[in-house]
Order: sequence, then C-alpha cells, then structure tokens
Amino acid sequence: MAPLASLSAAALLLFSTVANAHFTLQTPPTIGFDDDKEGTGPCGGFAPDFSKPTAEFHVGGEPVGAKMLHPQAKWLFRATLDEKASGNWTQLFPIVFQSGLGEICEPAIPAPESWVGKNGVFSIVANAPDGLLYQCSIVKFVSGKGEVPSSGCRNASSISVSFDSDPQLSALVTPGGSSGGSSGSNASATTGTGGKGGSPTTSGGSASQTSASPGKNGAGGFVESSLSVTNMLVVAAAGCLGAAFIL
Ligand SMILES: [Cu+2]
Repeated sequence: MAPLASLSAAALLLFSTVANAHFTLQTPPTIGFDDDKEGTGPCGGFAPDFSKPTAEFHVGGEPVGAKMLHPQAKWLFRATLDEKASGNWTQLFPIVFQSGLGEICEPAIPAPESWVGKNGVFSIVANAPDGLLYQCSIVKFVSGKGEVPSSGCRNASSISVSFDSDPQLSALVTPGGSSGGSSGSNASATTGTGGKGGSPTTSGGSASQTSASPGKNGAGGFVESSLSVTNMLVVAAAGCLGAAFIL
C-alpha cells in the first residue's frame, strides 16, 4: 500500500503544480494576475479600479496579446462599459481556438465605434482544460487603430489558431452583442480565409481545425464536441507533464 500512497501523493503534487500554470494577459495591461484566483470571474479575482491609469483601446482594432500555458484553449474577447464589470458584456471578436502552448497575438480586436471617449473593461476569457480563466484590463476607448507593440504581442511559432465556437464562452456575453458575431451563425471560418471580423493570425503552419459548424446544434456538433472533450483530457494529461517539467 505504501507505493500506492506515494503515487497518489505524487499525482497530487503534479496537479497542484498544474493549477499554477494558466495564462497571462500581456497587452493591454492586466489589472491583476493571481494563479489561484484566475478561475474567478469576471476578472480573475481583481476588481477594476478606475482611479488607476487606464490603457487606450482603439475601436478600429487593438492588439491583444496573451500567453497560454496550456497546450490548447479557446479564447473569448469581450468588453463592457460597466466599470464594475458586472455585466453587459459585448463579444468583440469570434471565438479563437488555439492549439499549441505559448504566446498568441490578435493584432486588431475591434470595439463599437459608439464607445469612443468612454471608459470600460476589456476582458479575455480562456476555456482551458482546467476550466474558465479570466483576465481584465481597464481601458479608455479611443478612435483609430492601435499599434502592435514590439514586445508583448506575438504568436509563438508552435501555435495554430482558427475560429471556433464554445457554448460556455458564448454564455458569458450578451446575446446579439453589437460586434463580433456570435458563434453558430456564420462566424466559423477556416484559418487564414477570414471570417466576419477578420481572421485570427497564424504562424507555424495551418490549423488542423477545418470544421465549419453550420446551424445551431446539429447532431454533428454534438459528436464533434464529445470528441474534442476526449482530446482535451488527453491533452490536459500531457499538459500536466509538460507543465511539471517547465516549472
Ligand atoms: Cu490552468
């Protein structure tokens, strides 16, 4: 029994290690990052504080950079004019599926033109193998297009991205939000061809994900999602090992 006990102790250790590797928001600047609280919505355990300096968010397209420490995840880009971040979230961009560990950069996330001059909270939510993870920025919406910074917004060579859908993430925004286009309409697109709202940037080869899921919840969609859950688990297990080595 002793070997078994030490085995499960090792497994526990492994899991607590993995719990400390989620994702970081590189740009715009985060209002706070804490590994242990990143799973707490809406902002990963931090409250927006508008007495602090805000970053500019260009409604014509703002670069958003993050670093994923899981082998795959789906990304939701959303924002609200509610300074408490308690609701009224608008989806800004189609949901992006990232395969591969490391940095992702979306060079031009748009926001509604009518928000220019207002303060708000920008947020990205990742649906990772260990659940939903949140980060926020406090921003002032301005006109024009943001410049991609030389640091803090790039794609790791090992990742591939494509548009996708995700009911859990879609539930976190107000349906029929002003821009972006919700999943399930015609927002699904293959990588590089560009759907509504622009194509996700790619590097390091094309994405394997080519499925367009037309319609709302066709039978195909269900089969597909149960398959991807299995894949997620396998990848999550691999991720545990990977993360343990990284740390
Ligand atoms: Cu995680």
